[in-house]
Amino acid sequence: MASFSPGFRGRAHPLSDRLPPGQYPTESFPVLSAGPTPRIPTEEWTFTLTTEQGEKQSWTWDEMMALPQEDITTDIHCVTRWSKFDTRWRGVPVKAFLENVETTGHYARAHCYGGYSTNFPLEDLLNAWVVHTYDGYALSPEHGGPARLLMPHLYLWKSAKWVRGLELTRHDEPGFWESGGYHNYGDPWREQRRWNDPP
Ligand SMILES: Nc1nc2c(c(=O)[nH]1)N[C@H]1C(S)=C(S)[C@@H](COP(=O)(O)O)O[C@H]1N2
Ligand SMILES: [Mo]
Repeated sequence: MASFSPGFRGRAHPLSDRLPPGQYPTESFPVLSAGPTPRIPTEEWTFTLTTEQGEKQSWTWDEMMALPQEDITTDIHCVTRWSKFDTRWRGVPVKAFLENVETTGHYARAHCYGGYSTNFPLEDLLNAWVVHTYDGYALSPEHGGPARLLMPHLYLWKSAKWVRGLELTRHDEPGFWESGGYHNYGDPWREQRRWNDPP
């Protein structure tokens, strides 16, 4: 009798089909941070959504934890060429924060404790989460705890660690690495690494 397990589809394909061009698989989980690691107690953590009109909505840690939670198993791809398969996270789908928000903007930027930022089209937030748990444990500060953005369809520099908010914008405004020569969008399957790689 046929039976289906959640991992069936993944295992039916060779892992090489899941490896974007120019990447190698790794079992380890490297840490890549542009500066010192901020330590933000959850009692002090807030997440603020700002619209292009300047309207703000904020969530405390407890309010964020009261939103719908999802478990995500996904491959992640870093522009420094490592990929890691089947990483397991838990967090809030970004669309839960956008539920009662009116916007005419088409872009967004993530802002972080420590000053980092990164930009993407608004619609990419439909495949993004604010995650607080990695592999069953509270996300470590090195990997962006207490909470980071997870946007697994783009290179990992878009998954802002120590996220403290999202800003919806009318115009696309490059973030930290995007201003520093990285590609504005960063699709690993199209190898959008540097600013002059094809759109
Ligand atoms: N706030 C913040 N987020 C960040 C970074 C950073 O320096 N600061 N580095 C980015 C880059 S370049 C990568 S590859 C990933 C690395 O995530 P990791 O350290 O959990 O592997 O985080 C991204 N998010
Ligand atoms: Mo990176």
